[in-house]
Amino acid sequence: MDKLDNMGYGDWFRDQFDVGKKATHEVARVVAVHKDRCVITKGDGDVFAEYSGNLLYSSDSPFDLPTTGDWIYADFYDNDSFAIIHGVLPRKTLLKRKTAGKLVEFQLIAANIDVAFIMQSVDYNFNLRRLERYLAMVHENQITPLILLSKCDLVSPDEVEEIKKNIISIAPHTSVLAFSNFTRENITAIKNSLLPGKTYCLLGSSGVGKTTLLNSIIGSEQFQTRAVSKKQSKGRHTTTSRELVQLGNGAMLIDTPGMRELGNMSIDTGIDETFSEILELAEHCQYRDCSHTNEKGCAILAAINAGELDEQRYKNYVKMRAESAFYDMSYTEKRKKDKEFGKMVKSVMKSKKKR
Ligand SMILES: Nc1nc2c(ncn2[C@@H]2O[C@H](COP(=O)(O)OP(=O)(O)OP(=O)(O)O)[C@@H](O)[C@H]2O)c(=O)[nH]1
Ligand SMILES: [Mg+2]
Ligand SMILES: [Zn+2]
Repeated sequence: MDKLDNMGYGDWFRDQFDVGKKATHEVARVVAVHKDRCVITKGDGDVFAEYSGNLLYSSDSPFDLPTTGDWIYADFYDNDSFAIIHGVLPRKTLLKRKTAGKLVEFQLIAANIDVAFIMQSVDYNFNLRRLERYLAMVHENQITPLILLSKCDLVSPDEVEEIKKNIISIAPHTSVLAFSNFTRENITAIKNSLLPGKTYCLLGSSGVGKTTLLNSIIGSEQFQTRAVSKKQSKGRHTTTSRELVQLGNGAMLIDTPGMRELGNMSIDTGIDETFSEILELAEHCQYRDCSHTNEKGCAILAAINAGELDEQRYKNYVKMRAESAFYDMSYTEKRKKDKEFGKMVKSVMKSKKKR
């Protein structure tokens, strides 16, 4: 098989290929992204690559630059020891999140993911509302989610079953697998679910055991995990970059740094899919424009009162809807607002200083 196909290149990307670029550039995949350069591969070893001036200066949003998992156009030099990236092929899927602090800048997490492993540990980290956020983000991008419950050595099997039940109640169509890196329970099952040519991504809070799982799967301590006793690492992310790792069987796995918060998201269909039963209920409200807050004949309020719909789940839905309505403004509109806001802050600071 073709080396690129081995890494998940196939007809879909071949069809996206810009024939105008065919004559001059080769296709490669991004393994990791550092500050101003990338590591890319054509399937036989890593190559350091920099951006062409044209790519850098013509890009005006983070979407234009490559992220881990991207397929890119590149020119190779010096026996394939160095490359220049000239462009990014259209993406099949893209995981992104809002950058902390700024109003509307996005950070790309990874591109061209087939399956996202959403990981929560069964101890303090387990949280259904956060899980709903991850699910919405993954659904929005048409990526298949799979929920992994880590550290199941820390609680009793009964407790694991209870947690699983809770998850199934909010995500009945998503597979849930509990595992432990320490007892190796279900590690083989996870390994067997990884298919050649497919790209997987590990998502979840810092410290849930993502990198440890990667090490469990490859069978060596290749990647750095958090040492339990190291005090200075508290609150810090152990994994700092996103790296695509090709496993022995040809599957690709991207480890990501834990996200403290997902931030507000521009999600729409992802919310609908994650909360599909709420949408169904809404169709039965007496009034078409029901706000589901105090109306008579509201099917959602009735379901909450009857204990058929968890109020916290409904509140999370409303909150995410409100956020996404704001983020549905056009990107440029938001950037403008962002800039205006920045100017306003600056002028306030200046006038404060004067005083
Ligand atoms: N009890 C228990 N602890 C685990 C398990 N897997 C990992 N840990 C511990 O959890 C801590 C964090 O593991 P990491 O793999 O570094 O977590 P991470 O999700 O990669 O964290 P970031 O890179 O910061 O996002 C380490 O101290 C691991 O030893 C497990 O199955 N059971
Ligand atoms: Mg890690
Ligand atoms: Zn209603």
